[in-house]
This record gives sequence, C-alpha cells and structure tokens, in this order.
Amino acid sequence: NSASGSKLTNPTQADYQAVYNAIASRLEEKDDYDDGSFGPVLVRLAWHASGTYDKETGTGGSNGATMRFQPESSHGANAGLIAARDFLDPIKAQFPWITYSDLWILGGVAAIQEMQGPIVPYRPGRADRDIAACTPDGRLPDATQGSDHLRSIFYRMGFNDQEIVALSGAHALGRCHRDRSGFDGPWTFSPTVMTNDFYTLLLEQKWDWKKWDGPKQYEDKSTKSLMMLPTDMALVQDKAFRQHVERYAKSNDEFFKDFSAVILRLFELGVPFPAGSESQRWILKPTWDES
Ligand code: DDH
Repeated sequence: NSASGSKLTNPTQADYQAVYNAIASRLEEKDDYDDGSFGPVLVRLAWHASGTYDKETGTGGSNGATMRFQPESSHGANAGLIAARDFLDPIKAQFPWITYSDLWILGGVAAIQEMQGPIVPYRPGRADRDIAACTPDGRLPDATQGSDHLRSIFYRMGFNDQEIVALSGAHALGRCHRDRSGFDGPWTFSPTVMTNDFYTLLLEQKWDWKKWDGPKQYEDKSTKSLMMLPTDMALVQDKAFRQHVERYAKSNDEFFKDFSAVILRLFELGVPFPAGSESQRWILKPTWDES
C-alpha cells in the first residue's frame, strides 16, 4: 500500500498529508509565477469548482471536477484557471489514487494554509463525474453587478449575508488579469498572504472609478495601484453587508474564524458524504507549523 500507487485502497490522513506536502513544495518551488505564488489561483479554482452549486436541484458543487470539460472550462468566469489545473497535474500523476475533485479542493486548502491563512479542516470523498454533470454558464458571480445579484447567486448556494462578506475576504489574495477577466490589478499590497486587508482597505482608502478603456472598476486615490470590483464595493454600500465588513476590518481573528467555517462549507457543497463523516474532517498540517 504505497502512497504513490494507483491502487491505493482506503487512503488515510497520512496519505492526504503526503499530497498536501507535495502541493506545498510545488508552491514553494514555482515562485516565479504572477506575484510570486500559484496560491491565489489555486484558491480560485477550488472556489469556482464549488460555487456552481444550486441547493434547489442539488446540481453543481465540488463533486465532479467537471471544469475539466468543455463547455465549463471555457465559461467566461473560468478564464485563466487552466494555470491552476496544470499546476496540479503533476501532483495527480504522482498520486493517481486521488480524484481530481478531491485534489482541487485540497489545492485550495493547502494554498490558504500555506499563505498563512486559517486552518481549513478537510474531508475527502469527492468522485469525478463526466461531461454530463457540467453546469450551465452563469452560476458564478458577475463582477459588474451589485448587491441584489450577490444575494441571488450566494443564496442559491445556501449562504447568508454574513457568509457572503466572509467569503469575499478571499480577495485579500491574488489579482485581476486583463487577459482573463478584463479587470486589472490586486486588491491588497500583499496578495500572497492571507489577511483581513481586503476589509480595512475597502473602508480606509478613498476609491475612484478608474479612468481607462477597460471594464468599470475602482482604484485607490492615493497609490492608484489597488483595485476593487463593483461587487466588492457593494459590500460597503449595502448596510446589511457593511456591518460585517466593519467587524472583519476590526478583527483578523474573527475574520479567520468565520472564513474557515464558511469556506469549509463552500468546499463541501454537493458532495454526498456518508452520514456522520463530519468527524472525519482532518487538520492537515501546514509546512510552517513546527509543533
Ligand atoms: Fe474572486 N475574482 N470573485 N472570489 N477571486 C477574481 C479573482 C479572485 C469575483 C470576481 C473575481 C470570490 C468572490 C468573487 C478569488 C477568490 C474568490 C477575479 C479576477 C474576478 C473578476 C480573475 C482574473 O482576472 O484572473 C466576484 C464577482 C465575486 C463575488 O461576487 C463575490 C470568492 C467567494 C472567492 C473565494 O475564494 C472564497 C481569488 C483568490 C482570486 C485571485 C485569482 C488570481 O489568479 O490571482
């Protein structure tokens, strides 16, 4: 029973920790990508694999890894995520027993933890599905819209206002790319470290519309190097959202606690786990944890 064999039966926590460690090493090795890490794009892959969930029909979600197929791979929202899928392919080759759908979510968990975010307990059990399970286009949020749209998209997944705000703090990480979404720039000054800076910057900076020929986005008045999407700005324009932005801006601990709880749920949407297996969620150890 070798962790790298293709016929591993009943893989254990140690086997998943070995995959985690391989992802963490590859993240460290490939530090010439983008702002110095594949971490943000791995988080985005895990989110877009999960965020297609529809609670009414039970379709979509992280079970299936259907973004491997057309047309889902070329849905506008998924532009650029090939970078994350390609990054994980050698890991899949090294540990052929893990499903793509478990691997993509493990990639998100490892990226969050390795970028100094909170611990996100992990439970495997996702199966890969075929092209017939692809979800229709339009299930992921459209950045040009406002709070009504945010609510209709995230309520469909089963989240409430507080959870929408907590999930949005992931924009502390990474950046927008002209050749992917059309938007441009990072949200924070440290896009490869997980912090509550998304909220503090949203409240403390002065934001203007960016004057350019691209899609409508905001830029910070003082440095003109940061950005916010119209959907990000909706979080401070809408009273019910804003109270949570203020809370998370005040306390990184509260943000980390709520972010971990809600992203764990996001990552498990649509997965038919056996009843009672909540107790089998594992804490996979970050490489920076010396204990
Ligand atoms: Fe996001 N996101 N996101 N996002 N997202 C983009 C990048 C990243 C929206 C739009 C965009 C979440 C919510 C929303 C990350 C994580 C999460 C980009 C830029 C757009 C556009 C893509 C590109 O050009 O490369 C919108 C709209 C919403 C919303 O309405 C709430 C959530 C919930 C998460 C999450 O992870 C929980 C991350 C990370 C990135 C950076 C990717 C990168 O390559 O860097």
